[in-house]
Amino acid sequence: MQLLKTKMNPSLSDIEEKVINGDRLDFEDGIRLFESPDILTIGRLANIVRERINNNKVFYIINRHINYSNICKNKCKFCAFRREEGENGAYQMSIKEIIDKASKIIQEKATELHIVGGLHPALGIDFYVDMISSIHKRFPEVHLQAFTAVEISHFAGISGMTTYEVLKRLKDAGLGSLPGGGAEVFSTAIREELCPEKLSGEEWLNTMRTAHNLGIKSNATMLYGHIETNEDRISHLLKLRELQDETGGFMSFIPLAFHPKNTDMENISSAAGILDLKILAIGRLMLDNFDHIKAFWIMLGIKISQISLSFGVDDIDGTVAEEKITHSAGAETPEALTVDDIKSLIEETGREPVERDTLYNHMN
Ligand code: V47
Repeated sequence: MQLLKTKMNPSLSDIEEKVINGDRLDFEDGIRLFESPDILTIGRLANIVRERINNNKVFYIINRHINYSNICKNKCKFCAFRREEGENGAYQMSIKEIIDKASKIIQEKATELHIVGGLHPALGIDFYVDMISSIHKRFPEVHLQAFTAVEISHFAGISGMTTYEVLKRLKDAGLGSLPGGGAEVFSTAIREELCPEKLSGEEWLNTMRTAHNLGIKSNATMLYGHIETNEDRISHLLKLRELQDETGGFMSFIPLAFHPKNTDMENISSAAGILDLKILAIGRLMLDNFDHIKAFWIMLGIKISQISLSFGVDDIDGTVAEEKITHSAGAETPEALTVDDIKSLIEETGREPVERDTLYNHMN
């Protein structure tokens, strides 16, 4: 049925009509977009939506990533970052080391710290609450975007608490928002193959629902370019869209391109540029209730990130500084960009750079 429809109407003109009218795209539309080789039409449609929501603006943030530990009890096949406790290269930063690292934000004029790490098999909630409250006390003006839904659910399990209780304690300690990591692809079959120990897609969504209901905003991601199908991708996007209809708590969608080096899936080639652009553009088209689509330049490279600004993207993340997860898996991008680099990469595309804070308030 689906194939028949694609063959009967390869032109995408009916989807174009829906986009122009602001009508919602359905599962079948999403599959047809993925199956279409017409990348320029897909990009043009995504650009219509992008400009409708964000005009000519491209958002960036001055931020710093802190990956506080690579010790993780899970063994996700796509991850090159994790280590066993005691293994060569394993590290766990103390709160003092985290504060020392964080203090670089003062001269950088950063407004956000993005803090994520592995699932430590022994540390309980008190360590993480102490981490957040210590950083918050020292840098009260800086937004702390910390802990993926995977970490939150792990803290709850190891501490015998509910995710609500964990999130409430972290919020009271100074947590500002949650990053979007750990969503991977929600399909149970894919998770069974890639990350069987990880929380389920439903649990990831429930953790985000709880956060949103507590007034904690978050981002959302999707890891692509491994063994997932187009159906898996569209189902994932529709689940995000459904939760966003309910809570309105997602700020941006960030597709994450799988980097195979040093992982258990090294046989898979890195995603092609065309796939990167399709995922971003189709993300923009399907997620009609998300304000922002972010190109994480660390994973995409600077050239694709620039082109993506005409394919639905309105946010280029930020200066980042010291990202370790993708670089462990072979990313060849720099570990940081300066503000001038970011502004000129945006201006070269004819767009207007706008510095934002985590919650998308304009800084200039
Ligand atoms: O949770 C792990 C993914 C995530 C690999 O919310 C990999 O603003 C590619 O979530 N190749 C961490 N991806 C990064 C992340 C993120 C990044 C930037 C901005 C935001 C945001 C969130 O990276 C992990 C996992 O899903 N990941 N290994 C890999 N080999």
